Amino acid sequence: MTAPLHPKLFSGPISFLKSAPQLQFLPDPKVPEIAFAGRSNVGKSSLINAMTNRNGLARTSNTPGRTQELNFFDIGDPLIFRICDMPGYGYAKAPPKVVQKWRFLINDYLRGRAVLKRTFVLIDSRHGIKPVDEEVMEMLDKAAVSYRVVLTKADKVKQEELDVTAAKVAEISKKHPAAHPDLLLTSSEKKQGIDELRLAVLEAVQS
Ligand SMILES: Nc1nc2c(ncn2[C@@H]2O[C@H](COP(=O)(O)OP(=O)(O)OP(=O)(O)O)[C@@H](O)[C@H]2O)c(=O)[nH]1
Ligand SMILES: [Mg+2]
Repeated sequence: MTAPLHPKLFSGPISFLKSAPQLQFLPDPKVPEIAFAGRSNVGKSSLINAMTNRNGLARTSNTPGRTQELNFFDIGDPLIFRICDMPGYGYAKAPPKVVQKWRFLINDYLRGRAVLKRTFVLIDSRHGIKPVDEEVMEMLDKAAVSYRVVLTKADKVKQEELDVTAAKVAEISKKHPAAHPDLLLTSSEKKQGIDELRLAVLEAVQS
């Protein structure tokens, strides 16, 4: 039996591997992958930076639609697993053709990637679960891809509001067979919930 992975992995060698604009450009499926999905601007890239303690590893922006391809990061040297930072879904202002292209890319990757161990589905603490999030959750249920819901930007709402949203989101998550029953509450800004997220990622890699 191999030793369990330690969170110090996130302080060690981590590097950007490649961007895949289409499935044919995906890296060789030789190690487990963990994906970060969610609506545009929810904070996917920021959370990857907070988790790896590196500003600017994944590119972030105030403007939705920053991440436009599947971006892969190698964790560990020797390589242990990969993180995939995905384009946001549900971005109404992008041209319909672009939205469609991202949608196919995201869905095809999530549904068809054999080495994908878990998807973290990010939900903005200010907005809760939107219809487009439910669609993605249903798609993951159907494809039997295990996922875990993460509330982001917890620093942007008052504690009482956060409690209400977290309860609602947990209630919805419980109805989804492939969703992990426990939510993660995070703020990349305040580094809240980041240790728990690291443990959740390592647990998924080893699952
Ligand atoms: N206050 C606060 N702002 C955050 C947090 N996380 C992200 N942001 C801000 O939200 C904006 C979007 O963050 P990104 O990480 O680029 O979001 P994304 O989900 O990767 O966006 P796309 O790649 O466009 O889909 C940026 O201006 C971030 O600084 C957080 O925890 N707290
Ligand atoms: Mg991004």
